Amino acid sequence: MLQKLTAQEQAEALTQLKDWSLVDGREAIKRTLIFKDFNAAFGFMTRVALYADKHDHHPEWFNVYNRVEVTLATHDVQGLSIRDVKLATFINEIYHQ
Ligand code: HBI
Repeated sequence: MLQKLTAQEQAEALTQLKDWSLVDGREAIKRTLIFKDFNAAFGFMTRVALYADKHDHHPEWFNVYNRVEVTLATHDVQGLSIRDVKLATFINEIYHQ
């Protein structure tokens, strides 16, 4: 059964994830990523999209040219779950590749 992260688990996750922050007034995390151009940004989004569909866990995101703003939350638990931590970790890993 998918569990909602406790406040303590959220704090630990944010420490571990570094460049992510809590969304004001919502149990969700966000990060803005900048790429050299749209091609690189969209290539990143494609990789995340394939991960998301494979893991049945999808980001909320906005893209304009070389900028991608990502927000992660688990709708099924109305908060954050381990799936958001895993997706954020994946995003951190491929962002620097
Ligand atoms: N993605 N972020 C996020 N949160 C969910 O609860 C979720 C999802 N993708 C698919 C999904 N849930 C399915 O399990 C259905 O609940 C829609």
